[in-house]
Amino acid sequence: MIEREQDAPGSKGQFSRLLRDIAVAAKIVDRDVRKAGLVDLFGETGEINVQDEEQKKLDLLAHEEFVRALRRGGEVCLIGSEEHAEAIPLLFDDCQGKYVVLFDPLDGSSNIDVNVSIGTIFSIYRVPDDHVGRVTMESALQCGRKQVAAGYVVYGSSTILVYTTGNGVNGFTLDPSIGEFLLSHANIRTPNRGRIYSINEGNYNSWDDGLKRYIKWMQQEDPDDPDRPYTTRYIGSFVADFHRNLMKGGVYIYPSNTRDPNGKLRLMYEANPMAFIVEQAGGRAETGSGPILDVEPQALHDRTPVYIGSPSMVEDAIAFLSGERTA
Ligand code: P6P
Repeated sequence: MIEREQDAPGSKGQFSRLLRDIAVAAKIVDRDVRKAGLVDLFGETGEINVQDEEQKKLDLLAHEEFVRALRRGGEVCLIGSEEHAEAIPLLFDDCQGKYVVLFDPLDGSSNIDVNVSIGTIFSIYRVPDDHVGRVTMESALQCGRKQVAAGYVVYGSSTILVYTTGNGVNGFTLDPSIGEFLLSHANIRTPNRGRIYSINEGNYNSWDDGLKRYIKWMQQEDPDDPDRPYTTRYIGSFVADFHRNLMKGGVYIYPSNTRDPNGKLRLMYEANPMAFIVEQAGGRAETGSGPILDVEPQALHDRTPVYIGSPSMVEDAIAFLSGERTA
């Protein structure tokens, strides 16, 4: 990682140290995830988190591991986590940290107890110049275009860390025999089109009519289009669905619906980091009414509709949503 990482300008190695701190936390979470069934880490804590969801034991453990690693590393002044209502100021007397880190410590945690892939998603911003020395919750509310880095870890058949600093996307696979992330996927580029779409079809009746027409179009045979019908793959873990689609081509959709008018996924620590990554890999990420990275956040736990993945497939979705296309 260090070899590949040209430090952010003027960071005097702080940026690489921050990435190292995140990688250390990821290794610890990987260890906990892999032994969860053996040391009573399955199940719930009995608490309801800020998302009004049952908090899993591993959710809390992952949150604590990342907070501990970032606090100890000293490069960060503010942390935002899915598992914590407010941003967590790491304000020492004179915080020297230059960065804000927002993260979903364990995405897809409903899959933990049934051994389906889960993941961590993180987003890194600089502390705005005029907030240095007096960081507040507002310092976390920056639009996605201002991210200096973003990444995710998939705890799957192997553990892979994928991130961007704005110079392309690289993937590192954890070699447990030496406890290091090794470069395994250099300069990831997502296919312009794939045959996979990821969406919870159980919400069909609450979808926009344009979206219904898009999904129906993907499901139709067409002698002039050998790609169709497409294939649906949806495992209830955004990180895993996103990673598969990034590598193979595909589109992941979590639309607004009657139950979730702004969609379900969180803007600051799920949609924005993945949008930064997918754009850096040649893909596209939209809310349905504009690029995700252009959304101005109002609060740490804002939600947004998500159409993300292969650029031609996201373009198709937007054309159907707008009514520009009906078939
Ligand atoms: P549903 C997990 O809670 C998550 O945020 C994503 O990882 C996943 O894609 C989605 O929600 C699943 O939500 O409503 O389809 O069960």
